[in-house]
Amino acid sequence: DFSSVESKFNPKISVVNPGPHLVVRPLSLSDFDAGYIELLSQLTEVGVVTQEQFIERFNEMKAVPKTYYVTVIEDKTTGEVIGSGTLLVEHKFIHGCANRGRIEDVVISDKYRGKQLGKLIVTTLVLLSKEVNCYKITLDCRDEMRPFYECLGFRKEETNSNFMQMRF
Ligand code: 16G
Repeated sequence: DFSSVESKFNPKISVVNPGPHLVVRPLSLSDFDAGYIELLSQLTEVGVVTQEQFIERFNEMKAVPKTYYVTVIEDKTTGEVIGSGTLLVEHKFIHGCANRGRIEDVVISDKYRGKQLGKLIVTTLVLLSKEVNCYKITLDCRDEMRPFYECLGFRKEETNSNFMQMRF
């Protein structure tokens, strides 16, 4: 229920009313032609992704129920995908078979920044994570994005937690 967080937006926008000509919806197969991959390249290295690869990965995600919630914002005037973020739900045994949410690949097209759309995507994914029984939600981000996520209620865990990785 988005109404509980609507007051955090000024001017007022919401998931059903994200702004003029904009719509928030799940990723669809046709978004390959709507610039989804180009959008992701504003976040990080994307490499070459063919339409065939996109379709295969999309179908793989769809085949795992209640796990990948890839959310996009489309500009209806151009048909382009101009923002996106993913909620990935990890199904656990701990905490009474609860789930853990991860927010991934949040990106708003540079031309659409300053319209609270990143905040809208992340807030929507946080609400969704509660809906789907996540006991916590985590993300990792670059230093310069910390204030943004802190404003939305995320806290860096200072004790007994180290984000570790191995890159290939
Ligand atoms: C950021 C993203 C992460 C993405 C990574 C890509 C958020 C909250 N975090 O950390 O999801 O996968 O960038 O960077 O959107 P990389 O190519 O260096 O792994």
